[in-house]
Amino acid sequence: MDFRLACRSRQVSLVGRREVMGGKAKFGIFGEGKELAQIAMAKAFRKGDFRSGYYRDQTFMFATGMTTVKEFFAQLYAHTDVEADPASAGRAMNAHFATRSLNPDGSWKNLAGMVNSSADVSPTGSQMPRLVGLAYASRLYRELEALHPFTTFSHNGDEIAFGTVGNAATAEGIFWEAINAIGVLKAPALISIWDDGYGISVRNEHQMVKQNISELLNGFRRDRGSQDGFDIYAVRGWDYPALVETYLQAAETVRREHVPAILHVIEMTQPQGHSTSGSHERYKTKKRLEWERDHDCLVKFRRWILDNGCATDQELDQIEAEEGSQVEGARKTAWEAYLSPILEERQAASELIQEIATRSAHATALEKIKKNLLDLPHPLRRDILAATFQALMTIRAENLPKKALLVNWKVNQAAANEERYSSHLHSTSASAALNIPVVDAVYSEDSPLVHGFEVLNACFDAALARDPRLIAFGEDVGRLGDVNQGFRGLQEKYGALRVSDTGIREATILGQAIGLAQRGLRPIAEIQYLDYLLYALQIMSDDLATLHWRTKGGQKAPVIVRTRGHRLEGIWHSGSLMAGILHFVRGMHVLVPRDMAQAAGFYNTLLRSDEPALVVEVLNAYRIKERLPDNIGEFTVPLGLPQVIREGSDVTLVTYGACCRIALEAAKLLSQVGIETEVIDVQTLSPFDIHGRILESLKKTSRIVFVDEDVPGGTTAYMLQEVIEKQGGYFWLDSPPRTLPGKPHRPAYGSDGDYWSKPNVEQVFEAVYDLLHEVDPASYPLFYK
Ligand SMILES: Cc1ncc(C[n+]2csc(CCOP(=O)(O)OP(=O)(O)O)c2C)c(N)n1
Repeated sequence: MDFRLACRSRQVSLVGRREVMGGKAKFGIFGEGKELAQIAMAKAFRKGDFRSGYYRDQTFMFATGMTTVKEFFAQLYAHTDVEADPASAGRAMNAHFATRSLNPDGSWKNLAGMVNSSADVSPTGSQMPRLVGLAYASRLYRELEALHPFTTFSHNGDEIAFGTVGNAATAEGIFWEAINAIGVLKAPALISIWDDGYGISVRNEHQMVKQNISELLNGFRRDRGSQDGFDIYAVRGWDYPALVETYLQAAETVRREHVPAILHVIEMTQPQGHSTSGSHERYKTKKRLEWERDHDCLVKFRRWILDNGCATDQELDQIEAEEGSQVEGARKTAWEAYLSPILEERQAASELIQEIATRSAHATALEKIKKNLLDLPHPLRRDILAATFQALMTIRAENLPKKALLVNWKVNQAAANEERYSSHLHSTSASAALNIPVVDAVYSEDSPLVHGFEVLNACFDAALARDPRLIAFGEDVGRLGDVNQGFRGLQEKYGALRVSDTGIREATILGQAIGLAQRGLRPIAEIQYLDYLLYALQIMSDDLATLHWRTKGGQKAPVIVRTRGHRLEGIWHSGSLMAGILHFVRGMHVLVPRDMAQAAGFYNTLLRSDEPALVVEVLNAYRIKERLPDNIGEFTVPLGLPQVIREGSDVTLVTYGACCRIALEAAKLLSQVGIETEVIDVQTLSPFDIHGRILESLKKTSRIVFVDEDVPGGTTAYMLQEVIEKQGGYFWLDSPPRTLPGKPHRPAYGSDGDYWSKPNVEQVFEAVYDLLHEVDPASYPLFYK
């Protein structure tokens, strides 16, 4: 059976490469040379377990039934039907595996009753941060009694997270950060390192000290009898009995004891080279190529079977031949399933073009367009669209009865392709953040005036009491209750597993959150300051923000990333790098509450929704007094709705976060000279003003200024595009629109540094006043320049 599986997978690699080289697919990367180890690993994999791996794992995916050969080819051809390619619906490159954790309505499946793979990404090593959370979830499910009823996610925390990574990717910083975090958290992960000596063309001597990763990892090895550290094994990738025995034993210990393990699989080969992009003869010596042929795990496996008398040469040949034709059959079915709807679309388009040609003065040209389209051996959808477009251009001056049919067809195809390639960037479920009912904050005479951080503290307290799945962590979050005391006293109250400290490891704080969320928990992951979010941004961008979209709704990770930013003092403590962040995390919501009551309302909304979001609290608002809503645990603040925080008739001033206070102060001064400014807090940068509230204001004032602390051309430019271009604000302008951002450099230190680096009250005054001066210099004489 195992030989059959190995042959099947090898055949997939050979046929897959042929398909790419023959032009039927764009790029191919395969798992040949890694078959035996993955077959052994699959023997240790159980229902409820998770994989977080990379593109080499096809054999493991076949062995566990998480992918079929037909699905593998469907993805290679970029088949956009989710039934054909359940991992990515044609959105991801081949060998980017994923199982579907969600029902079509976005609700969770019974993950404990199925085998699971988190969705792969291409950046090497980026599967490691989420492995931290996928594994750590088992510890929480085992040790937190209140989680025991959640049996569709875990049975007593018995699940293992299996990580896989290439030898060369162990040179990445996130690999080491993840290993350390997994060790510290005592998270039941079993990590396999597939070592074939190369990272594309680069040999191990350039990748790691001593060219031996398990030797380097020795410092992580646990001492006898200790629970602290890893079990570390090294085993040859062609040694079938040793692989099976090692995997079964390693997994058993990880599962039982929750002590993680690393399995360094050495002497692996890569018979076809790294990918279809180049040939390995260019960088491997003759001697190495010969060694690889001798140590090919399939060759060795055959030898072992024969030596042990398990089968004859003829029997093995027959299995090989059978698998060859099975794979070819599956490939053919996948290809036809991929191509047939496209051929139907081509047929429909060419028939429409033909019909139009019969009445057109440009019949010859149209028939040529049609013929060119029909002559294409493997048409793409873009070829059909281009032909349709050409045809419409050709008859643009003609008034033909059938023309509307072709226009209609093109419009319908655009909608279908929008669905094929761009759907599911955000949740489409009933729990999407925009569907959460609004519950207004209730204030009474008794509502106390408290510090901003106390508002958050009360909100988190209520949330932790309400939902046992809520897990909060970050640097200084546990014992201290975070550097601004939002979680003060909550570790004592809810325990160190619910509210915990982490090391200084932003990328894996994010990964921890992603993994926990993928296993049904509700993490609030804190990044201590907005400026340090950059360390986590790659994982937020590549993994979290793309997850729902890249699986076409197959997976979700409702992570709340909490951080604090904007005004404080110092280059790395007062950043407001919002546009950079905003654009990197499309697929997440980005919320910028101006005070802690608004922040608390957002947390309440997000905790009821199933979407990932970033909340940036205002750094200098923790000590400002606010009124504590009576329903602190219940009220919600809706996303995408700006708030008018001061009414005015002359100019609209759009801003958010810490700048709201600056804007209000400037508006007060402006009022003294007869200018009434309408100040709008956008509250959420993404989604942005979904009902066009800012446009309503602009219709009234005809003048607009966008203010924030980001760099020029940053978030102010984003807001300007939203209002002027998307909302159609251009038509209501009587003066040029203005942006007033911070300086292009980071903020200088000290209060004066801050004053001269970011928009201040006087600058905001001048920006608004200048507009009125341009219109009516007599009434608004320049008195400051
Ligand atoms: C962050 C990042 N850098 C570079 C690449 C390009 N790249 C793709 S695979 C690869 C080599 C990876 O080697 P290894 O980790 O040993 O895995 P293998 O492909 O040999 O199984 C490189 C450099 C990438 N995908 N991601």
